[in-house]
Amino acid sequence: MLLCTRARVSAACASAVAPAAAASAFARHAQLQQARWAHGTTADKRRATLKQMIRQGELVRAIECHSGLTGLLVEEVRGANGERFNATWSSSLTSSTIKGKPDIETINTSDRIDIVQDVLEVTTLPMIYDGDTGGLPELFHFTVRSLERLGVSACIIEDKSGLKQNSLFGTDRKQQLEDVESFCAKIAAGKKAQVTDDFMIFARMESLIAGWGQEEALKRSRAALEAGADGIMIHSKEKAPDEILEFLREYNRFRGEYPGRGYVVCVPTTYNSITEAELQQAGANVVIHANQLLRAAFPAMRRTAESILNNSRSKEADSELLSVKEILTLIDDNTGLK
Ligand code: SPV
Ligand code: MG
Repeated sequence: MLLCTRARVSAACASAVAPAAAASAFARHAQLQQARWAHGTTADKRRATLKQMIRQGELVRAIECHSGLTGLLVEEVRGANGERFNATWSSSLTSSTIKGKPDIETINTSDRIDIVQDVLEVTTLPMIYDGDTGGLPELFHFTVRSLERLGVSACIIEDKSGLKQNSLFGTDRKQQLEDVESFCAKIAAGKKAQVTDDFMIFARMESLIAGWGQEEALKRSRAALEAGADGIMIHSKEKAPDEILEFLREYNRFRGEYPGRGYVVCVPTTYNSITEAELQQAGANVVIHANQLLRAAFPAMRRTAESILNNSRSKEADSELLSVKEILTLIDDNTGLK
């Protein structure tokens, strides 16, 4: 077995990367890992953070995490001016895709929660969980209890029924909406199940996705808030943000009737010309980048696999890869005890 820890990196490993780049990568990983060990968190602390941020008027910038590795990356990554993500999204699409399965609720809650735990274990950021349709109210009760116990901050369930299809198919696939009363009963069951004030349940409106229009989306949003939802998620698969902005203009007229609730989540996957600040200006409290990390990884893996096939060796792929030294030290074995 190759044992090549930070202290024992072989000369061969070291020569595979430019020394200056390697040194700065080292320093950066070490610094960020130190910060992680220094902060830590508890389920109670983490769970409460999401509502606190929203109440303080801070925009929640969430990005999907589907593994411990993506969790680590999201916790640590910074923009050029220190910008950071402040929440993670446990996506049904990416949790299914990494298992080679379609996004049709085929991954059961226990398996989804295993992925959640992997992310929670290496992050301190609050998490929002994609609860798909939530299943039957009796089952949703247990999902809420499990998520809340682990320190997840919010669950979003969508008003679809039958075989769930990913929203981004739009009407290319049959999108069945659940009747409002049944959906609201599920929201109410979830709110009854939670044991802290910190946990939140968002009602995801699929009317625009299914082609049922603005009126229906607004009517359903109000019904969900009446049933106790902490907020709504409004989804669209249009390229332009217009229908989302139109929805928000109307929604903003009545959300004030639900003080301390009525929050809005947006997922600008297709309408991504709009910025986070513009969405916030229009009324969004949470913006979720729902699948970009996995979509980035797959083409890179495919390119590398093809390059190895085409060249009968991996040398040509090297320039696109993390060095051996970096992959060995990316996950530091320093538990803070040494
Ligand atoms: C997900 O990330 O699984 C979502 C968002 O539900 S979407 O894929 O846009 O429906
Ligand atoms: Mg989903």
